[in-house]
Amino acid sequence: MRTLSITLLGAVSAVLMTVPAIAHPKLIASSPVAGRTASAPTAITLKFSEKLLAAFSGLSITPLSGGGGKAATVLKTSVSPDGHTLVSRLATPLPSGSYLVSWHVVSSDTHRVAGSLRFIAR
Ligand SMILES: [Cu+2]
Repeated sequence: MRTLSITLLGAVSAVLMTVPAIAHPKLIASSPVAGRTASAPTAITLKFSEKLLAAFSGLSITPLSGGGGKAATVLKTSVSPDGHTLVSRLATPLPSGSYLVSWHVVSSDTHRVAGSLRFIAR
């Protein structure tokens, strides 16, 4: 009987651990700051509440000004050593204009979250 109880307890614990974590990755900070103006940014960094899986996380950038119909460019990204920040270093500073950054990340609990933010480069 005791063995059965322990087995059940183990099974219940296993189920509880596979219940989706409340902690989906949330964007908690960005550079450039969403909605703000940045001076000739040379990197885009997005900090999340959870650790990210680098292979399944990325971002693209779309210029919103200076003529319509510009395509999104997928930028090369990496994840910071602490696992929380998606980083894209730009070869050259962004020209003046407004931009849309679209991101997607998968956290270490395998949940995918996507979003976007806008900023202005000057
Ligand atoms: Cu989650």
